[in-house]
Amino acid sequence: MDKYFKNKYLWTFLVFLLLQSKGQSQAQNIIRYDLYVGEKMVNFTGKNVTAMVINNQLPAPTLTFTEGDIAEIYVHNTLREETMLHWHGLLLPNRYDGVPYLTTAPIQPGETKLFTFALIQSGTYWYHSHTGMQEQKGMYGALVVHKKQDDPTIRSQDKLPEYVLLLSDWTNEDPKQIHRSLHHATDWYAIKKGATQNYGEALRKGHLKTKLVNEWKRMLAMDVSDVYYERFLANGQPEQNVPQFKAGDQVRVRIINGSASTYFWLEYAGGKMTVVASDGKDVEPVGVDRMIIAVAETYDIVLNIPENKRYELKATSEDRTNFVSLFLGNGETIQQPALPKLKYFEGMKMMNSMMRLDGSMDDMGMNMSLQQMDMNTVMYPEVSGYEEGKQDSSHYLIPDDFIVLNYAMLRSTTETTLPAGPIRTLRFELTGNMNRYVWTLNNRTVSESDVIEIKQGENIRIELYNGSMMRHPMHLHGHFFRVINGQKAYAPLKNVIDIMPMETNIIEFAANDKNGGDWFFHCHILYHMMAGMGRIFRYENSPPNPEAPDPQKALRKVYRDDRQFHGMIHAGLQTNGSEGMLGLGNTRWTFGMHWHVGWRNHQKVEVETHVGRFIDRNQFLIPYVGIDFRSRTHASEKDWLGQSLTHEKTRMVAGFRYVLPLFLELDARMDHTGRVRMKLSREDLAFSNRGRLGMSITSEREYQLGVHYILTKKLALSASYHNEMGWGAGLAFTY
Ligand SMILES: [Cu+2]
Repeated sequence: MDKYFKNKYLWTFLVFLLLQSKGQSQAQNIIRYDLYVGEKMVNFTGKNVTAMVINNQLPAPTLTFTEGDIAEIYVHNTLREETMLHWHGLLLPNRYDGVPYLTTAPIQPGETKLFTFALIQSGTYWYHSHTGMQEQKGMYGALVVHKKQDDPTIRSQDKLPEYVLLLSDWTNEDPKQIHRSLHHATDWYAIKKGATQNYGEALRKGHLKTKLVNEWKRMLAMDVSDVYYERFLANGQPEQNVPQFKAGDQVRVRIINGSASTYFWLEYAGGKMTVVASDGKDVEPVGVDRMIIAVAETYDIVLNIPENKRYELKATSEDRTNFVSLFLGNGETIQQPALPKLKYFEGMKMMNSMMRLDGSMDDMGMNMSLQQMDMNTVMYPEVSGYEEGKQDSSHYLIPDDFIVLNYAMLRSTTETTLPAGPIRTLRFELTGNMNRYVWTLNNRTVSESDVIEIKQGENIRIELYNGSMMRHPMHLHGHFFRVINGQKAYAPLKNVIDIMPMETNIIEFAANDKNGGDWFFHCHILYHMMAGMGRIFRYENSPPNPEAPDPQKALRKVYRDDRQFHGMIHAGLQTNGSEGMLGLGNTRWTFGMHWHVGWRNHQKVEVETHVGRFIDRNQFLIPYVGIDFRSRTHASEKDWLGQSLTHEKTRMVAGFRYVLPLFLELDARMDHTGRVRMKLSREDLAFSNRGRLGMSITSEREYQLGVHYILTKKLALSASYHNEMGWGAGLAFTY
């Protein structure tokens, strides 16, 4: 008996060993992850807010693989809404790419979906929700694929100790509300940042002319980012500490910018940062003093620990409102000086010189590209000098031999020349307008344009010109593109390219995905993507995608995002009357109901309901039709155009509104009896950070002058004088 058991044990053990060694001799290991998408209460600012998290973590857990592994990722949706994860930068079958509806059926509440694919690459990547605004609520995590030990491309930098640093932006506000507010040109975020660039400030700083020229050219205040964030996060915290490093150590930091809309400047207190990879792909090491990481980019950098001290790697948001830090080493803290506040009026002056009156920009023959010329340096005090009496306590000024990374400096470690094939060239202008928050390619949103059919074996070259006033990080799914940057056969491979205003960049990629399918190409600023800034590349004759059985229906679902209407309410209640409007708008259309009721000195009821469509690319001109109701006792018989003032109360009208220089709005309409009414107005003239002036005058002998003081995003104090209704004061509510 004893012997039998012993033998049985022995045999089991031998079989076990055999199986084990069989498992090891197989080239591919199956790596399983279970990701539970859910909600969690977080508190970054003293206020409890619900975040969207994975496995109860913000950021989501780091997924690590080795090239050649098979990923088996089970995504369990415990939310009450659908979700979808995109594996950013990974080359995988289209059905697992994770663009909801387009490539992958969304994961419904309570459902689990398996993503399984082979890792056929190495490098630093990430994953994030591609559903609605979920990414901004915390749904992002790092994904690292290590090289195999026998990989011939292994370098000394691959053997260093490493640290994964995921940067992100956090707001307590519901991102859907942020998106809606941006579409209604809120200036609340500029107020929070102290970046309204108002007339009072312009006067104080001797920039009144700059401000006037700026408004004459109908440009909104200078800004480098749209949203105000309460916090920036490094792996989910304002600060990270990695004390175990000693003098002489080197560490490879894999940096991922998982922000919804924030670029970060990186600087290191321990000397140069050596860039060794970008978007997962190796580049020849290049040492820099400063670098920007665009939304959705990844960079691998090597940092030295010169002494037994604690060195700061500082990531400052591009708008310089705040920063996060990674401290490496232990001992005396060596801080990286803070970046001083931007000189907005200097930026405004520069933009003034380049903006034409028609709203297009003139680069004055500079042929800008590849981040080599940062026009914004005029706003950086540490580069262009501090304003009088504004020198920061740190007196930080950059030295002469200071190196800032740009794309021309990235050189691939291997040849990247595309395989021979027919070349097709596409050109996209990055277009948009800040006032109505419309973001497009060639002035068309995703839903307003056709999918772009590409052929297997074709090489696609894309010329990108940024004609807008913001930078855009354009991301291509499922492919790496070469950035044509002067490095010829060694042009770097990337999947995100940041394009600064007025830059022209050329990228090219081989349409060689064997499974074909639909691949999204879009701006990775979440709010720009949701506004429609992208295109869909579709391989001709792709096999059917089981995740998207009805491609037409799938497209309609995708198009919903940028066809969405955004509502707003502005309601004022004063001692002399009430004025306000209800509005609903999308990319091109706007519906509005405006009321003005007076109850003192003079009876007046005015309700105008209009529907209009913006027709020019700057959206300065909007023809409209509608119904006006107007009841008023008149002091005079004729209006200023000589027309009788006594007429029908209800009238059909057709007219247009046009934004004139200095943001004066001309509103001209004719009613069904042929009477013409003109109105000239200027709203929201910022004279201080929170103070706004407004005025209007109509051909019907009415004029009004008002002032309001913004208390919160939703509430303002108001006071006004109307020539018939007299003085009044009260409150104004904005939603
Ligand atoms: Cu963008």
